[in-house]
Amino acid sequence: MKLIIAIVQDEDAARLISSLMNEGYFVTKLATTGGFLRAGNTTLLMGVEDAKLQGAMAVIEKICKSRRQIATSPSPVAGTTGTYMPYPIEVMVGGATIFVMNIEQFVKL
Ligand code: 2BA
Repeated sequence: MKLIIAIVQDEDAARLISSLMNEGYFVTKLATTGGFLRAGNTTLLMGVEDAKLQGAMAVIEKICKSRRQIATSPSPVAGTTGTYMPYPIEVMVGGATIFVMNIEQFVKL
């Protein structure tokens, strides 16, 4: 069995969860915040049988889209006046960041 931890954009989360549930996956949704943009994103936890791992990955790949986002620079540069001068930067946020882990034990009580 595997644990999939998938960090996705909020815009894709509802559709992704519906699609996964329709295909028989169990999903837990966490409201999370990206460290770089300091903006909300969604993290999904999914325990899946090994044989269903690729199916889950395919659903995530189909639904989650990369998008450009404008963010304020995380480390403002100090100007000559001593004031901070944050500047806008454009980043490409991926469709999904996915970690797959082996599960040693899975128990439901
Ligand atoms: P954030 O940390 O808010 O990052 C949003 C996007 O900003 C990233 O998209 C990437 O394009 C850019 N970015 C992040 N850190 C950066 C840095 N140190 N320098 C330059 N650009 C940077 P993604 O890579 O697609 O990541 C989307 C979200 O997935 C991240 O939101 C974070 O919540 C999570 N994530 C990504 N990689 C991770 C990792 N290795 N460990 C834990 N969480 C991760």
